[in-house]
Amino acid sequence: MTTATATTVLDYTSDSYKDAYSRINAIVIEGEREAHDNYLQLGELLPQHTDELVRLAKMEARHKKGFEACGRNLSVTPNMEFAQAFFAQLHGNFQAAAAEGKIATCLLIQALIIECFAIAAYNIYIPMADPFARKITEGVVKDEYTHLNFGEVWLKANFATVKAELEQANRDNLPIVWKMLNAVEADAKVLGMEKDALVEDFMIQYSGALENIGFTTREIMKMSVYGLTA
Ligand code: Y39
Ligand code: FE
Ligand code: FE
Ligand code: FE
Repeated sequence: MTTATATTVLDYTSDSYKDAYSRINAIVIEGEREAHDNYLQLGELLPQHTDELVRLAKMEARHKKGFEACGRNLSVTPNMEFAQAFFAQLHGNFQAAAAEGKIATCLLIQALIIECFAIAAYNIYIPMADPFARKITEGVVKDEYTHLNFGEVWLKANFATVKAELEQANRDNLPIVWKMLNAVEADAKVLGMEKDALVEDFMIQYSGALENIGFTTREIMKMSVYGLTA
């Protein structure tokens, strides 16, 4: 198999690239905006961790600024309506969980699922990105591992009491991720990102996170394919 490099295949100035970028760039901007809000909300639910969570929220706000600059650099206007619709289901589930004080569910949605999705997408995007966006994304992805780690550490420390809640939250939210991936498959491909690679990287990150929290291999097998055929 030959690996095509971004510069041989992608024309960042083409209408087709810019059209796909208007949606993917918006998704990333909206995702970073919602991540900022989600960490602030988690900071209220976890008073012992407010300072750290406010710090994570500030990182997300910086990421948003960085990706807005990436769009401007390519003269692309992000399609924010598309992005809000893209996140609506996960966003609604996070809000519902927060209103009920379900901290483990909120952490599974933001710190595990969304962070693993971001890490997979950014890892796959970096080698295909234009040089400006590549530099920005390389800085961002390092932070996302920190966010994932926060969720892992808290959920591991509370594993016995949150295990059943996490299993239900996984059942409710993982199928949404596969639908989200299907919704961006065509645009991602235009940016040089293959769906198979995104699924593979997501699975590696997410199953690794579940393992770090305390789930057995058997449990992870059952959980991580949940809704995959949805
Ligand atoms: O924690 C974070 O910063 C995550 C909110 C950002 C979400 C990024 C979502 C990436 C999905 C891109 C899909 C491309 C195929
Ligand atoms: Fe981020
Ligand atoms: Fe993050
Ligand atoms: Fe990877």
